[in-house]
Amino acid sequence: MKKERRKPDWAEPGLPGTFASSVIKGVEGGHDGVPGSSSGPAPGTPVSRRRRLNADEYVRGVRGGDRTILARAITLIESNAPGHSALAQEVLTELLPLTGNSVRIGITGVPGAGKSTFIEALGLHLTHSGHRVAVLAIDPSSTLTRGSVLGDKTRMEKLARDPRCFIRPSPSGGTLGGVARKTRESMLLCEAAGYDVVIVETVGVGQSEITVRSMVDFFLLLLITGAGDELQGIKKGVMELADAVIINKADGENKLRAEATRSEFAHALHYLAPATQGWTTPALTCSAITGEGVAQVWESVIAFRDQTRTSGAFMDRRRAQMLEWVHSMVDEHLRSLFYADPGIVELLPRLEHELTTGSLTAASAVRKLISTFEQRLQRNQK
Ligand SMILES: Nc1nc2c(ncn2[C@@H]2O[C@H](COP(=O)(O)OP(=O)(O)OP(=O)(O)O)[C@@H](O)[C@H]2O)c(=O)[nH]1
Ligand SMILES: [Mg+2]
Repeated sequence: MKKERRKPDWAEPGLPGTFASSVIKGVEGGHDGVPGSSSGPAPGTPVSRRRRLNADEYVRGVRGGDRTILARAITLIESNAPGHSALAQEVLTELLPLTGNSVRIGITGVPGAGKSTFIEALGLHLTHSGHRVAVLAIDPSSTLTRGSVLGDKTRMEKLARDPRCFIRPSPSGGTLGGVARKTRESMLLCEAAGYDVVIVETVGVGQSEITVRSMVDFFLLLLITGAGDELQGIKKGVMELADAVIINKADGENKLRAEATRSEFAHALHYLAPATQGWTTPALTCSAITGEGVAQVWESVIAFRDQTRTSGAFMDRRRAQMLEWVHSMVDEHLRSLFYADPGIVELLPRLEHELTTGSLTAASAVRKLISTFEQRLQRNQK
């Protein structure tokens, strides 16, 4: 390959071309460097990777289903750089009328349950029957585990090569709330780009299941058989969120045990309130490796969609999710304003000290903090 040397992006325009470092042209490939999939922009939209795009170029690229521009639009949404946020919102607003037309599926399960393998099997089943599938991940642990989602990309290798599929690893860093906002907005972009099934994967730890539940239509809990006592390891709360419980790895010697676990769960589900009004959460078995049972899981999703659309529960949930989202963004914004306020920054350690030494009650600490904040707001108004 001929090495093509270029000035780095950050170089001031007009400077002479002498640099200690230079940028070598990247490898041509599909999205996110996965080789073999669509490479480069769609015909008719000549876009250089180095040039900044304007809102109109993002909008046209995403609408045209250009995966490179979709990936760049998501990067824009994920960016915390000042100035990017306004552009990202402009792009999203333009694309909003094209969103909402997918089935949004959330998948959770303990590490090693086979989520990625299952998503690959389901994804390929869907792309073969003409669907376009986007896979997003919420992985709050990725900063600790150094990005298990990168591993996911290799585990979903076949799906990643499928031109009808788009896979995006979890946005890194930030709070779960911040990651969730980015994933939710990325989901909208994928819908505008024509993906009719969006799958959000999360590792079943902590709060992330609840976060994913709050942005999807159908929530799927993927389990495996253990050494008995299967039910004890599962938080009842998570089971109550599920629209389907899937016992994966129902193959080989494990098949009979998986069936036994399935009927245990079917029994347990009987006593729980349904996660979605009017829908009976089924317990199913499948093997992500052999593919057995994967089509039945999809049939369950379709039955759910048809039934809840007819009953109105589908749109009711989406409306409720949207309002909840707005409220949580307001909460987050206010909280960060509060804790970044110089008066609060100064006062808080002092109050914390007084609280721990027992010279102040919790209620009066709160009152002092709030009144400090309110005074500042009033001063700012003048
Ligand atoms: N026998 C069998 N093995 C499976 C099946 N599905 C997944 N596995 C294996 O289980 C292991 C874990 O699978 P992954 O798909 O990486 O699991 P995961 O839930 O995505 O794991 P994390 O991303 O680490 O949380 C891999 O070795 C898979 O090959 C299945 O249906 N049958
Ligand atoms: Mg995985």
